[in-house]
Amino acid sequence: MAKEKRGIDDLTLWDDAKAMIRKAEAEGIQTVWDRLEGQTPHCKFCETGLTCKKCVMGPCRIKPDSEKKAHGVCGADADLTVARNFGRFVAAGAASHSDHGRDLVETLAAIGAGETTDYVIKDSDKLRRIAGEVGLSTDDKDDKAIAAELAALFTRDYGFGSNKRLSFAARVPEKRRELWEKVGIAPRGVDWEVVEMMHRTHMGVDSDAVSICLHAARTSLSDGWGGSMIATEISDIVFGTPKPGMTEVNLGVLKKDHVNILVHGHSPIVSEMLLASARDETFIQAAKSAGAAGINVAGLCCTGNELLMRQGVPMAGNHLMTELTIVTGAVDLMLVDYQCIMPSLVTISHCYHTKFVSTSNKAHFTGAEHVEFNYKNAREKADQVVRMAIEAFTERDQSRVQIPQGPMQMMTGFSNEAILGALGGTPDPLIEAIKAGSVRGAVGIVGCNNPKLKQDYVHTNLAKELIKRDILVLCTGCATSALGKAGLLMPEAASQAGDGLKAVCESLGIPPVLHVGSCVDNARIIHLCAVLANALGVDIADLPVAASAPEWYSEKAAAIGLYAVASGIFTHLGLPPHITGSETVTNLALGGLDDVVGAHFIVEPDPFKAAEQIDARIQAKRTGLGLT
Ligand code: XCC
Ligand code: SF4
Repeated sequence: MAKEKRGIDDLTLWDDAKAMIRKAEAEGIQTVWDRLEGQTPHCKFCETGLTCKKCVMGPCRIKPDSEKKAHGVCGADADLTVARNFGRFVAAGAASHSDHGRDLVETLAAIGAGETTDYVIKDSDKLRRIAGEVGLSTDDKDDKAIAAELAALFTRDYGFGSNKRLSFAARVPEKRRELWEKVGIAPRGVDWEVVEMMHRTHMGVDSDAVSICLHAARTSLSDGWGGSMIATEISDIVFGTPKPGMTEVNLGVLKKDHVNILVHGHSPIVSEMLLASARDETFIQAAKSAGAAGINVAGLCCTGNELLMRQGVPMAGNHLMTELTIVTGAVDLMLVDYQCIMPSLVTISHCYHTKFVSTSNKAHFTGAEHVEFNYKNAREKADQVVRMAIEAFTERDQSRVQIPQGPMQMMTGFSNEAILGALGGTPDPLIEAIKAGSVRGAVGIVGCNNPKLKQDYVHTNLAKELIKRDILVLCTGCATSALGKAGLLMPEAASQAGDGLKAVCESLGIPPVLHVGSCVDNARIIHLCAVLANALGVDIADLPVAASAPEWYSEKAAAIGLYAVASGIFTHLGLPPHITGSETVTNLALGGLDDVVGAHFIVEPDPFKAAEQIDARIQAKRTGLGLT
């Protein structure tokens, strides 16, 4: 962290962000960067993971090099303290994705039981395909009956009702499953693993740093191949499997003459219903009567990604843009569910006419209006919210509105079904391209923004460096806005790729960076890796692939990174988690895990250096497969 005040050019890559940071400053509005400055320098004990407040004999601050303070009151040393903290950190991330997934299981069950008419099965083919895949018979059954059975099976997958492995573990190459069994990290239900992590990290339970780290890996796997994967697959079944299409990104997607509604958070359950209401002719007419030209819905963060993938709804921005959207003065209503919603958004919305509406029983925000959505009332509540937005529009002060430059175009919608579809239904053309070296490998660039890093600088430069080297990039989450704003999600960006990748993209008419969804949709990436590995008869760890969370901030991102590594995927992080106070845990993360699960983390804030290291790893994997 720079100690001196950072200039605006150190905060973000983008003109739309800079314009709004300046406006915020002029209007006396505090943003995430101001608050980061207030919190800097951070507490060194916390930053390195050496604070423990897990019991009331403490709190303890561990000083490894001090005779008197090297241990907490209970005797825990630096390694154990870091591991216990990290274990809980990962468990919280896994819990978040998976509790979101639980809402989808509930919705699917409600469809099956005939308890909702607001939600329906949009992709009946996928429902039947997934049901068949997990061993349910679909003969002579209607969609509702299959939905009910599938929801019941996924409910068991969450818990400890059956001691068997997760349904989707069957997707994992056999070698990998055997490795997980051998190491003791074969994932069980995510509810089980998360609760067990809380138990293990209570004072006086698991007191070995390595053992806790392995359980962290197991917990993350129960998210990746369990909760998150279930969330993705049910979202496709209920809202449709994404297909390629065009849309737009940046603050320019807001429209001065429209009612602007932003959806923020993660679950498509709320945002899809809002969109349906906003597209209803009755409300469009009501908006016109109120003096607007229409109703404009745009997304933020992951629920934005969900709508982007399936509905082509434009994206206003990623994590660090969320506050700045309101500063435009053009947002009439922000509708949120859960995760990554900075509480400051309520405060900032109160500086404008913006209505801030929470929807989830799990996520109340002091100062917000709460309109609770469930599967029985969702459409009615969405209608209510759209009416609130239209009313708010009439209170907008147009003299305070400033909307930066016009939006960038981008292509989205690359579900695995769409990717394989583009390849003619099998992974073979991709495998052939990898063998020939026209596509040397693939990297998932995922995750958040972090105000400690210049916004989107690491994302965009890393992606550009990789495609230059004929490495295909897949993106999800907040990386999407970054790469979209940089123009990399357009087929024309193929011209920035190496000759091999360029030719492949041009022949298929696709961009060199494919948008595959929200953060739970990282499950699509590990699934695709499994499909490739199975087709080649190798383990995931043998593939020339890698993952990167260049600007991550959240517990969820830690869970994703860890399930990627535990699945055998080499993973780059732009900054480290709070583990550097333990040599044992740090060494395990940065290398030791290679001997255990065949992959490890690297930490590198410089995108150019990170690209070198990722490239070297991909080349080593190519060599291992006998490729040049
Ligand atoms: Fe949140 Fe998912 Fe991170 Fe963006 S990328 S800041 S977790 S919204 Ni998931
Ligand atoms: Fe201190 Fe141990 Fe209690 Fe943690 S668990 S607060 S290290 S006494």
